[in-house]
Amino acid sequence: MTATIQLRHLINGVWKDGTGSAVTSSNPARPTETVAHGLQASGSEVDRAMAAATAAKHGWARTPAHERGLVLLRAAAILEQSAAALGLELAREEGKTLTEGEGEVLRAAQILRYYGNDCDRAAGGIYSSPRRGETIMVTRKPLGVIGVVTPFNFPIAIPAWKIAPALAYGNAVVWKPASTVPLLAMRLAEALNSAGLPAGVLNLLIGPGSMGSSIVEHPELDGLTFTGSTGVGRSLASKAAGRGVPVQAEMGGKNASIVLADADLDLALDQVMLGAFRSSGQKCTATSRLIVADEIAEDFLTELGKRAAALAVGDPTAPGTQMGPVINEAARISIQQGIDTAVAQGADVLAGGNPYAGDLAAGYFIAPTVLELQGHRSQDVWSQELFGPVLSVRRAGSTQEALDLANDSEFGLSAALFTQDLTTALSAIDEIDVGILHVNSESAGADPHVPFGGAKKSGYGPKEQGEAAKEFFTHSTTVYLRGGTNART
Ligand code: UN1
Repeated sequence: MTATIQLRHLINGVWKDGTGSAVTSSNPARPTETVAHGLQASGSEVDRAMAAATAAKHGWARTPAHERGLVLLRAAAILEQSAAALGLELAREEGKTLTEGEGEVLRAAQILRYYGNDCDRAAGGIYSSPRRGETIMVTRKPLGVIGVVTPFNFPIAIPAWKIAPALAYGNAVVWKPASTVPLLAMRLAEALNSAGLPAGVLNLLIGPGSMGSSIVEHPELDGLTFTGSTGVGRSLASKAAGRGVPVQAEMGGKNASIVLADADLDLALDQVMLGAFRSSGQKCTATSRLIVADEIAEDFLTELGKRAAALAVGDPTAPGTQMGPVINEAARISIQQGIDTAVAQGADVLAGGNPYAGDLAAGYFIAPTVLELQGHRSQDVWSQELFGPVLSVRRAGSTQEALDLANDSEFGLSAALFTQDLTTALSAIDEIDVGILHVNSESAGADPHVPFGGAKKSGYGPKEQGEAAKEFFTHSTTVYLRGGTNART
Protein backbone atom coordinates (compact mmCIF):
# COMPACT_ATOMS: atom_id res chain seq x y z
CA MET A 1 0.00 0.00 0.00
CA THR A 2 1.49 3.32 -1.06
CA ALA A 3 0.92 6.39 1.14
CA THR A 4 -1.65 8.97 0.01
CA ILE A 5 -0.01 12.09 -1.38
CA GLN A 6 -1.10 15.56 -0.28
CA LEU A 7 -2.29 17.78 -3.15
CA ARG A 8 -1.30 21.44 -3.19
CA HIS A 9 -1.64 24.37 -5.53
CA LEU A 10 1.24 26.44 -6.85
CA ILE A 11 0.48 30.14 -6.56
CA ASN A 12 3.16 32.77 -6.96
CA GLY A 13 5.92 30.23 -6.44
CA VAL A 14 4.53 28.87 -3.17
CA TRP A 15 2.82 25.50 -2.63
CA LYS A 16 -0.42 26.05 -0.74
CA ASP A 17 -3.36 24.01 0.52
CA GLY A 18 -6.67 24.88 -1.15
CA THR A 19 -9.67 26.47 0.51
CA GLY A 20 -12.36 24.71 -1.56
CA SER A 21 -14.02 21.32 -1.16
CA ALA A 22 -12.15 18.02 -0.96
CA VAL A 23 -10.54 16.46 -4.02
CA THR A 24 -9.30 12.89 -4.22
CA SER A 25 -7.67 11.07 -7.06
CA SER A 26 -8.09 7.34 -6.89
CA ASN A 27 -6.72 4.36 -8.74
CA PRO A 28 -9.23 3.48 -11.50
CA ALA A 29 -8.11 -0.16 -11.34
CA ARG A 30 -8.88 -0.26 -7.59
CA PRO A 31 -11.16 2.70 -6.88
CA THR A 32 -11.01 2.26 -3.11
CA GLU A 33 -7.28 3.08 -3.26
CA THR A 34 -6.63 6.80 -2.88
CA VAL A 35 -3.63 8.11 -4.80
CA ALA A 36 -3.67 11.75 -3.76
CA HIS A 37 -5.90 13.93 -1.65
CA GLY A 38 -6.34 17.59 -0.78
CA LEU A 39 -8.63 20.60 -0.97
CA GLN A 40 -9.58 22.19 -4.27
CA ALA A 41 -8.74 25.77 -5.07
CA SER A 42 -11.62 28.24 -4.95
CA GLY A 43 -12.45 31.58 -6.56
CA SER A 44 -10.10 33.62 -4.37
CA GLU A 45 -7.23 31.38 -5.43
CA VAL A 46 -8.07 31.93 -9.10
CA ASP A 47 -7.82 35.68 -8.43
CA ARG A 48 -4.49 35.27 -6.65
CA ALA A 49 -3.07 33.04 -9.37
CA MET A 50 -4.14 35.46 -12.10
CA ALA A 51 -2.67 38.37 -10.13
CA ALA A 52 0.60 36.47 -9.64
CA ALA A 53 0.82 35.63 -13.35
CA THR A 54 0.01 39.21 -14.31
CA ALA A 55 2.72 40.54 -11.98
CA ALA A 56 5.26 38.03 -13.30
CA LYS A 57 4.56 38.25 -17.02
CA HIS A 58 6.67 41.31 -17.87
CA GLY A 59 9.76 40.07 -16.08
CA TRP A 60 9.51 36.68 -17.75
CA ALA A 61 8.91 38.22 -21.17
CA ARG A 62 12.06 40.32 -20.71
CA THR A 63 14.16 37.34 -19.55
CA PRO A 64 16.48 36.38 -22.42
CA ALA A 65 14.92 33.53 -24.38
CA HIS A 66 18.06 31.46 -23.80
CA GLU A 67 17.54 31.66 -20.03
CA ARG A 68 13.88 30.73 -20.38
CA GLY A 69 14.99 27.76 -22.46
CA LEU A 70 17.47 26.65 -19.78
CA VAL A 71 14.63 26.36 -17.25
CA LEU A 72 12.73 24.07 -19.60
CA LEU A 73 15.84 21.97 -20.28
CA ARG A 74 16.49 21.57 -16.54
CA ALA A 75 12.86 20.54 -16.03
CA ALA A 76 13.25 17.97 -18.83
CA ALA A 77 16.27 16.48 -17.05
CA ILE A 78 14.29 16.25 -13.79
CA LEU A 79 11.49 14.35 -15.53
CA GLU A 80 13.96 12.03 -17.24
CA GLN A 81 15.64 11.19 -13.93
CA SER A 82 12.31 10.43 -12.27
CA ALA A 83 10.57 8.81 -15.26
CA ALA A 84 10.18 5.40 -13.63
CA ALA A 85 8.67 6.79 -10.40
CA LEU A 86 6.41 9.27 -12.20
CA GLY A 87 5.37 6.65 -14.76
CA LEU A 88 4.21 4.46 -11.88
CA GLU A 89 2.26 7.34 -10.31
CA LEU A 90 0.73 8.07 -13.71
CA ALA A 91 -0.36 4.46 -14.15
CA ARG A 92 -1.86 4.44 -10.65
CA GLU A 93 -3.70 7.72 -11.11
CA GLU A 94 -4.80 7.52 -14.75
CA GLY A 95 -4.88 3.80 -15.48
CA LYS A 96 -2.65 3.49 -18.54
CA THR A 97 -0.01 0.77 -18.42
CA LEU A 98 3.33 1.29 -16.73
CA THR A 99 5.12 1.23 -20.10
CA GLU A 100 2.79 3.85 -21.51
CA GLY A 101 2.99 5.89 -18.30
CA GLU A 102 6.79 5.97 -18.30
CA GLY A 103 6.75 6.63 -22.04
CA GLU A 104 4.46 9.59 -21.46
CA VAL A 105 6.75 11.11 -18.83
CA LEU A 106 9.68 10.80 -21.25
CA ARG A 107 7.55 12.34 -23.96
CA ALA A 108 6.83 15.31 -21.71
CA ALA A 109 10.60 15.65 -21.22
CA GLN A 110 11.14 15.50 -24.99
CA ILE A 111 8.57 18.28 -25.47
CA LEU A 112 10.28 20.43 -22.83
CA ARG A 113 13.60 19.83 -24.60
CA TYR A 114 12.19 20.78 -27.99
CA TYR A 115 10.85 24.11 -26.73
CA GLY A 116 13.84 24.69 -24.47
CA ASN A 117 16.09 24.43 -27.50
CA ASP A 118 13.71 26.43 -29.66
CA CYS A 119 14.50 29.41 -27.45
CA ASP A 120 17.88 29.53 -29.25
CA ARG A 121 16.35 29.47 -32.74
CA ALA A 122 14.95 32.23 -34.94
CA ALA A 123 13.02 34.85 -32.98
CA GLY A 124 11.38 36.46 -36.00
CA GLY A 125 12.05 37.29 -39.62
CA ILE A 126 13.52 39.89 -41.93
CA TYR A 127 11.92 40.85 -45.24
CA SER A 128 13.14 43.04 -48.05
CA SER A 129 11.41 46.38 -48.45
CA PRO A 130 10.14 47.83 -51.72
CA ARG A 131 11.65 51.15 -50.52
CA ARG A 132 15.29 52.05 -50.71
CA GLY A 133 17.12 52.23 -47.36
CA GLU A 134 14.46 50.28 -45.47
CA THR A 135 14.24 46.78 -44.02
CA ILE A 136 11.09 45.12 -42.76
CA MET A 137 11.47 43.08 -39.64
CA VAL A 138 8.90 40.89 -37.91
CA THR A 139 9.42 40.42 -34.18
CA ARG A 140 7.40 38.28 -31.80
CA LYS A 141 6.08 39.10 -28.35
CA PRO A 142 4.31 36.89 -25.82
CA LEU A 143 0.55 37.26 -25.40
CA GLY A 144 0.81 37.64 -21.60
CA VAL A 145 -1.17 35.41 -19.25
CA ILE A 146 -2.27 32.11 -20.78
CA GLY A 147 -5.03 29.96 -19.30
CA VAL A 148 -4.22 26.27 -19.79
CA VAL A 149 -7.02 23.73 -19.33
CA THR A 150 -5.97 20.12 -19.81
CA PRO A 151 -7.66 16.69 -19.94
CA PHE A 152 -7.08 13.48 -17.96
CA ASN A 153 -5.87 11.23 -20.76
CA PHE A 154 -2.29 12.51 -21.06
CA PRO A 155 -1.82 13.90 -17.54
CA ILE A 156 1.71 15.15 -18.16
CA ALA A 157 2.36 15.17 -21.95
CA ILE A 158 -0.56 17.38 -23.00
CA PRO A 159 0.15 19.91 -20.22
CA ALA A 160 3.81 19.91 -21.32
CA TRP A 161 2.92 20.55 -24.94
CA LYS A 162 0.86 23.57 -23.97
CA ILE A 163 2.89 24.93 -21.04
CA ALA A 164 6.34 24.43 -22.60
CA PRO A 165 5.67 26.64 -25.66
CA ALA A 166 3.67 29.16 -23.59
CA LEU A 167 6.68 29.59 -21.27
CA ALA A 168 9.36 29.31 -23.96
CA TYR A 169 7.86 32.21 -25.88
CA GLY A 170 7.64 34.34 -22.74
CA ASN A 171 4.12 33.95 -21.34
CA ALA A 172 2.97 33.38 -17.77
CA VAL A 173 0.52 30.52 -17.15
CA VAL A 174 -2.48 29.72 -14.97
CA TRP A 175 -3.14 26.01 -15.35
CA LYS A 176 -6.19 23.95 -14.45
CA PRO A 177 -5.66 20.22 -15.05
CA ALA A 178 -8.46 17.63 -15.05
CA SER A 179 -9.38 16.99 -11.43
CA THR A 180 -8.97 13.22 -11.94
CA VAL A 181 -5.18 13.54 -12.46
CA PRO A 182 -3.98 16.24 -10.06
CA LEU A 183 -0.91 14.34 -8.86
CA LEU A 184 0.79 14.26 -12.24
CA ALA A 185 -0.05 17.94 -12.68
CA MET A 186 1.71 18.64 -9.41
CA ARG A 187 4.71 16.63 -10.57
CA LEU A 188 5.12 18.70 -13.77
CA ALA A 189 4.72 21.96 -11.85
CA GLU A 190 7.26 20.71 -9.26
CA ALA A 191 9.77 19.92 -12.03
CA LEU A 192 9.40 23.39 -13.57
CA ASN A 193 9.51 25.05 -10.17
CA SER A 194 12.64 23.16 -9.12
CA ALA A 195 14.18 23.99 -12.49
CA GLY A 196 14.18 27.65 -11.48
CA LEU A 197 11.00 29.13 -12.93
CA PRO A 198 10.49 32.53 -11.26
CA ALA A 199 7.55 32.89 -8.85
CA GLY A 200 4.20 33.55 -10.53
CA VAL A 201 5.26 32.46 -14.03
CA LEU A 202 3.47 29.12 -13.63
CA ASN A 203 0.48 28.77 -11.33
CA LEU A 204 -1.29 25.45 -10.83
CA LEU A 205 -4.86 25.32 -9.57
CA ILE A 206 -6.57 22.01 -8.92
CA GLY A 207 -10.28 22.62 -9.09
CA PRO A 208 -13.65 21.66 -10.48
CA GLY A 209 -14.65 21.95 -14.15
CA SER A 210 -16.31 25.30 -13.46
CA MET A 211 -12.88 26.75 -12.72
CA GLY A 212 -12.18 26.70 -16.47
CA SER A 213 -14.92 29.31 -16.89
CA SER A 214 -13.58 31.40 -13.99
CA ILE A 215 -10.18 31.50 -15.71
CA VAL A 216 -11.65 32.33 -19.12
CA GLU A 217 -13.82 35.08 -17.71
CA HIS A 218 -10.96 36.65 -15.81
CA PRO A 219 -10.17 40.15 -17.06
CA GLU A 220 -6.40 39.52 -16.91
CA LEU A 221 -6.48 36.56 -19.32
CA ASP A 222 -4.64 37.08 -22.62
CA GLY A 223 -5.00 33.64 -24.26
CA LEU A 224 -6.56 30.23 -23.68
CA THR A 225 -5.44 26.78 -24.73
CA PHE A 226 -7.73 23.84 -24.11
CA THR A 227 -7.83 20.12 -24.84
CA GLY A 228 -10.81 18.04 -23.83
CA SER A 229 -14.39 17.25 -24.65
CA THR A 230 -16.23 18.95 -27.48
CA GLY A 231 -18.94 20.38 -25.21
CA VAL A 232 -16.56 22.01 -22.74
CA GLY A 233 -14.22 23.15 -25.52
CA ARG A 234 -16.95 24.92 -27.45
CA SER A 235 -18.28 26.60 -24.34
CA LEU A 236 -14.84 27.88 -23.25
CA ALA A 237 -13.93 28.85 -26.83
CA SER A 238 -17.09 30.89 -27.24
CA LYS A 239 -16.51 32.67 -23.93
CA ALA A 240 -12.91 33.46 -24.90
CA ALA A 241 -13.84 34.56 -28.44
CA GLY A 242 -16.65 36.70 -27.02
CA ARG A 243 -14.06 38.59 -24.99
CA GLY A 244 -11.62 38.84 -27.90
CA VAL A 245 -9.16 36.47 -26.20
CA PRO A 246 -7.21 34.24 -28.63
CA VAL A 247 -8.24 30.62 -28.16
CA GLN A 248 -7.06 27.25 -29.25
CA ALA A 249 -9.33 24.28 -28.50
CA GLU A 250 -8.51 20.68 -29.32
CA MET A 251 -11.62 18.54 -29.03
CA GLY A 252 -13.23 15.38 -30.34
CA GLY A 253 -12.21 12.72 -32.82
CA LYS A 254 -13.81 9.71 -34.46
CA ASN A 255 -10.74 8.51 -36.23
CA ALA A 256 -10.87 5.92 -38.97
CA SER A 257 -8.33 3.33 -39.99
CA ILE A 258 -8.77 2.09 -43.55
CA VAL A 259 -7.34 -1.28 -44.45
CA LEU A 260 -7.25 -1.86 -48.22
CA ALA A 261 -6.88 -5.28 -49.84
CA ASP A 262 -3.22 -4.74 -50.84
CA ALA A 263 -2.12 -3.75 -47.31
CA ASP A 264 0.42 -5.71 -45.28
CA LEU A 265 -2.32 -7.24 -43.15
CA ASP A 266 -0.08 -8.24 -40.27
CA LEU A 267 1.20 -4.68 -39.97
CA ALA A 268 -2.36 -3.35 -40.23
CA LEU A 269 -3.57 -5.71 -37.48
CA ASP A 270 -0.75 -4.65 -35.15
CA GLN A 271 -1.36 -0.97 -35.77
CA VAL A 272 -5.15 -1.08 -35.54
CA MET A 273 -4.84 -2.89 -32.22
CA LEU A 274 -2.50 -0.21 -30.88
CA GLY A 275 -4.64 2.63 -32.22
CA ALA A 276 -7.86 1.25 -30.80
CA PHE A 277 -6.77 -0.13 -27.44
CA ARG A 278 -3.66 1.60 -26.13
CA SER A 279 -4.58 3.92 -23.24
CA SER A 280 -7.92 2.02 -23.28
CA GLY A 281 -8.88 3.99 -26.39
CA GLN A 282 -8.81 7.23 -24.38
CA LYS A 283 -6.97 9.40 -26.89
CA CYS A 284 -8.55 11.97 -29.11
CA THR A 285 -6.42 10.34 -31.84
CA ALA A 286 -7.47 6.74 -31.04
CA THR A 287 -8.82 4.52 -33.81
CA SER A 288 -12.53 4.23 -33.12
CA ARG A 289 -13.69 3.37 -36.64
CA LEU A 290 -12.28 0.68 -38.93
CA ILE A 291 -13.04 0.37 -42.62
CA VAL A 292 -11.96 -2.89 -44.22
CA ALA A 293 -11.95 -3.80 -47.90
CA ASP A 294 -14.53 -6.49 -48.65
CA GLU A 295 -12.02 -8.90 -50.23
CA ILE A 296 -10.00 -9.30 -47.05
CA ALA A 297 -12.63 -8.45 -44.43
CA GLU A 298 -13.57 -11.95 -43.33
CA ASP A 299 -10.08 -13.12 -42.36
CA PHE A 300 -8.94 -9.73 -41.12
CA LEU A 301 -11.89 -9.30 -38.78
CA THR A 302 -11.66 -12.85 -37.46
CA GLU A 303 -8.02 -12.29 -36.53
CA LEU A 304 -8.75 -8.82 -35.11
CA GLY A 305 -11.54 -10.24 -32.93
CA LYS A 306 -9.15 -12.92 -31.63
CA ARG A 307 -6.42 -10.40 -30.82
CA ALA A 308 -8.85 -8.05 -29.06
CA ALA A 309 -10.27 -10.89 -26.97
CA ALA A 310 -6.73 -12.02 -26.07
CA LEU A 311 -5.52 -8.63 -24.78
CA ALA A 312 -4.26 -8.86 -21.21
CA VAL A 313 -6.60 -6.48 -19.37
CA GLY A 314 -5.93 -5.73 -15.73
CA ASP A 315 -3.94 -3.75 -13.19
CA PRO A 316 -1.93 -1.31 -15.30
CA THR A 317 0.98 -1.45 -12.87
CA ALA A 318 1.33 -5.24 -13.21
CA PRO A 319 3.97 -6.45 -15.69
CA GLY A 320 2.40 -7.94 -18.80
CA THR A 321 -0.81 -5.92 -18.66
CA GLN A 322 -1.68 -4.59 -22.11
CA MET A 323 -4.75 -2.55 -21.25
CA GLY A 324 -5.89 -0.94 -18.02
CA PRO A 325 -9.20 0.59 -16.94
CA VAL A 326 -10.92 3.76 -18.12
CA ILE A 327 -10.66 6.85 -15.98
CA ASN A 328 -13.73 6.72 -13.73
CA GLU A 329 -17.17 5.31 -13.08
CA ALA A 330 -18.94 7.91 -15.23
CA ALA A 331 -16.72 6.95 -18.20
CA ARG A 332 -17.27 3.25 -17.58
CA ILE A 333 -21.03 3.71 -17.53
CA SER A 334 -21.24 5.92 -20.61
CA ILE A 335 -18.91 3.70 -22.68
CA GLN A 336 -20.83 0.56 -21.70
CA GLN A 337 -24.08 2.34 -22.59
CA GLY A 338 -22.61 3.20 -26.00
CA ILE A 339 -21.79 -0.49 -26.55
CA ASP A 340 -25.24 -1.60 -25.40
CA THR A 341 -26.92 0.93 -27.71
CA ALA A 342 -24.82 -0.28 -30.66
CA VAL A 343 -25.80 -3.88 -29.98
CA ALA A 344 -29.47 -2.86 -29.66
CA GLN A 345 -29.10 -1.06 -33.00
CA GLY A 346 -27.95 -4.30 -34.65
CA ALA A 347 -24.15 -4.34 -34.36
CA ASP A 348 -22.41 -7.74 -34.41
CA VAL A 349 -20.03 -8.22 -31.50
CA LEU A 350 -16.66 -9.51 -32.77
CA ALA A 351 -14.96 -9.09 -29.37
CA GLY A 352 -15.86 -7.84 -25.90
CA GLY A 353 -19.24 -6.18 -25.53
CA ASN A 354 -20.18 -7.35 -22.04
CA PRO A 355 -19.30 -5.82 -18.69
CA TYR A 356 -16.74 -7.79 -16.69
CA ALA A 357 -17.72 -10.04 -13.84
CA GLY A 358 -15.24 -11.17 -11.17
CA ASP A 359 -12.13 -9.26 -10.12
CA LEU A 360 -12.20 -6.70 -12.91
CA ALA A 361 -15.77 -5.66 -12.05
CA ALA A 362 -14.37 -3.80 -9.02
CA GLY A 363 -12.38 -1.42 -11.24
CA TYR A 364 -13.44 0.77 -14.15
CA PHE A 365 -12.67 -1.83 -16.79
CA ILE A 366 -14.30 -2.11 -20.20
CA ALA A 367 -13.61 -5.16 -22.35
CA PRO A 368 -11.79 -4.37 -25.61
CA THR A 369 -14.75 -4.32 -27.94
CA VAL A 370 -15.06 -4.71 -31.72
CA LEU A 371 -18.48 -4.12 -33.23
CA GLU A 372 -19.29 -4.74 -36.87
CA LEU A 373 -22.04 -2.50 -38.24
CA GLN A 374 -24.27 -3.88 -40.93
CA GLY A 375 -25.16 -1.97 -44.06
CA HIS A 376 -25.15 1.80 -43.95
CA ARG A 377 -27.90 2.37 -41.44
CA SER A 378 -27.08 5.20 -39.10
CA GLN A 379 -25.50 3.97 -35.90
CA ASP A 380 -24.60 6.12 -32.92
CA VAL A 381 -21.38 4.21 -32.30
CA TRP A 382 -20.19 5.18 -35.79
CA SER A 383 -20.67 8.89 -35.21
CA GLN A 384 -20.36 9.57 -31.48
CA GLU A 385 -17.06 9.65 -29.65
CA LEU A 386 -17.14 7.12 -26.78
CA PHE A 387 -13.54 7.71 -25.64
CA GLY A 388 -12.99 4.09 -24.68
CA PRO A 389 -11.75 0.77 -26.07
CA VAL A 390 -14.50 0.40 -28.64
CA LEU A 391 -13.90 -0.06 -32.34
CA SER A 392 -16.76 0.02 -34.82
CA VAL A 393 -16.23 -1.60 -38.19
CA ARG A 394 -17.71 -1.31 -41.66
CA ARG A 395 -16.75 -3.09 -44.87
CA ALA A 396 -16.16 -1.18 -48.09
CA GLY A 397 -16.70 -2.43 -51.64
CA SER A 398 -14.17 -0.07 -53.25
CA THR A 399 -11.35 2.27 -52.33
CA GLN A 400 -13.61 5.23 -53.04
CA GLU A 401 -16.27 3.88 -50.72
CA ALA A 402 -13.63 3.37 -48.02
CA LEU A 403 -12.46 6.97 -48.33
CA ASP A 404 -16.06 8.24 -48.28
CA LEU A 405 -16.73 6.23 -45.12
CA ALA A 406 -13.61 7.68 -43.51
CA ASN A 407 -14.93 11.17 -44.23
CA ASP A 408 -18.38 10.26 -42.89
CA SER A 409 -17.88 12.12 -39.59
CA GLU A 410 -18.34 15.60 -38.20
CA PHE A 411 -14.83 15.21 -36.80
CA GLY A 412 -11.55 15.24 -38.71
CA LEU A 413 -8.68 14.81 -36.29
CA SER A 414 -6.64 11.84 -37.53
CA ALA A 415 -6.89 8.80 -39.78
CA ALA A 416 -4.75 5.84 -40.77
CA LEU A 417 -4.54 4.27 -44.21
CA PHE A 418 -3.05 0.85 -44.85
CA THR A 419 -1.99 0.21 -48.44
CA GLN A 420 1.24 -0.57 -50.30
CA ASP A 421 0.09 1.27 -53.40
CA LEU A 422 1.66 4.71 -53.69
CA THR A 423 -0.92 6.00 -56.16
CA THR A 424 -3.76 5.10 -53.77
CA ALA A 425 -1.90 6.67 -50.85
CA LEU A 426 -1.32 9.89 -52.76
CA SER A 427 -4.95 10.25 -53.75
CA ALA A 428 -6.07 9.44 -50.18
CA ILE A 429 -3.84 12.23 -48.86
CA ASP A 430 -5.91 14.61 -50.99
CA GLU A 431 -9.26 13.07 -50.15
CA ILE A 432 -9.26 12.25 -46.45
CA ASP A 433 -10.32 15.35 -44.59
CA VAL A 434 -8.24 15.19 -41.40
CA GLY A 435 -5.59 17.21 -39.62
CA ILE A 436 -3.26 14.21 -39.19
CA LEU A 437 -2.97 11.30 -41.60
CA HIS A 438 -0.87 8.20 -40.96
CA VAL A 439 -0.01 6.04 -43.95
CA ASN A 440 0.73 2.52 -42.67
CA SER A 441 0.89 3.45 -38.98
CA GLU A 442 -1.71 3.81 -36.23
CA SER A 443 -3.96 6.87 -36.01
CA ALA A 444 -2.47 8.12 -32.73
CA GLY A 445 0.91 9.76 -32.15
CA ALA A 446 2.29 13.27 -32.40
CA ASP A 447 5.74 14.86 -32.61
CA PRO A 448 6.49 18.23 -31.01
CA HIS A 449 7.98 19.86 -34.11
CA VAL A 450 5.05 19.43 -36.51
CA PRO A 451 1.49 20.79 -36.44
CA PHE A 452 -1.06 18.90 -34.37
CA GLY A 453 -4.78 19.46 -34.63
CA GLY A 454 -7.89 18.56 -36.51
CA ALA A 455 -10.06 19.47 -39.43
CA LYS A 456 -13.84 19.96 -39.30
CA LYS A 457 -15.31 19.95 -35.75
CA SER A 458 -12.25 18.44 -34.07
CA GLY A 459 -10.65 21.72 -33.21
CA TYR A 460 -11.21 25.43 -32.99
CA GLY A 461 -8.51 28.00 -33.58
CA PRO A 462 -4.88 27.48 -34.56
CA LYS A 463 -3.07 24.16 -34.38
CA GLU A 464 -0.61 23.16 -31.69
CA GLN A 465 3.12 22.30 -31.66
CA GLY A 466 6.12 23.40 -33.68
CA GLU A 467 5.81 26.65 -35.60
CA ALA A 468 2.05 26.60 -35.01
CA ALA A 469 2.67 26.90 -31.25
CA LYS A 470 4.94 29.89 -31.77
CA GLU A 471 2.23 31.53 -33.87
CA PHE A 472 -0.40 30.97 -31.20
CA PHE A 473 1.56 31.92 -28.09
CA THR A 474 2.96 35.15 -29.56
CA HIS A 475 1.77 38.07 -31.60
CA SER A 476 3.94 39.70 -34.19
CA THR A 477 5.08 43.28 -34.64
CA THR A 478 6.01 44.27 -38.17
CA VAL A 479 8.74 46.87 -38.00
CA TYR A 480 9.50 49.16 -40.95
CA LEU A 481 13.10 49.98 -40.17
CA ARG A 482 15.03 52.90 -41.65
CA GLY A 483 18.13 54.76 -40.56
CA GLY A 484 17.62 58.02 -38.74
CA THR A 485 18.89 60.41 -41.40
CA ASN A 486 17.48 61.72 -44.61
CA ALA A 487 20.41 60.28 -46.56
CA ARG A 488 18.77 57.20 -48.06
CA THR A 489 20.94 55.52 -50.62
C1 UN1 B 1 -1.19 11.13 -29.35
O1 UN1 B 1 -1.89 10.76 -30.31
O2 UN1 B 1 -0.20 10.47 -28.99
O3 UN1 B 1 -6.11 14.39 -26.21
C2 UN1 B 1 -1.47 12.36 -28.63
C3 UN1 B 1 -5.50 13.71 -27.03
C4 UN1 B 1 -4.60 14.40 -28.02
C5 UN1 B 1 -3.20 13.95 -27.91
C6 UN1 B 1 -2.92 12.73 -28.68
N1 UN1 B 1 -4.69 15.83 -27.82
O4 UN1 B 1 -5.61 12.50 -27.01
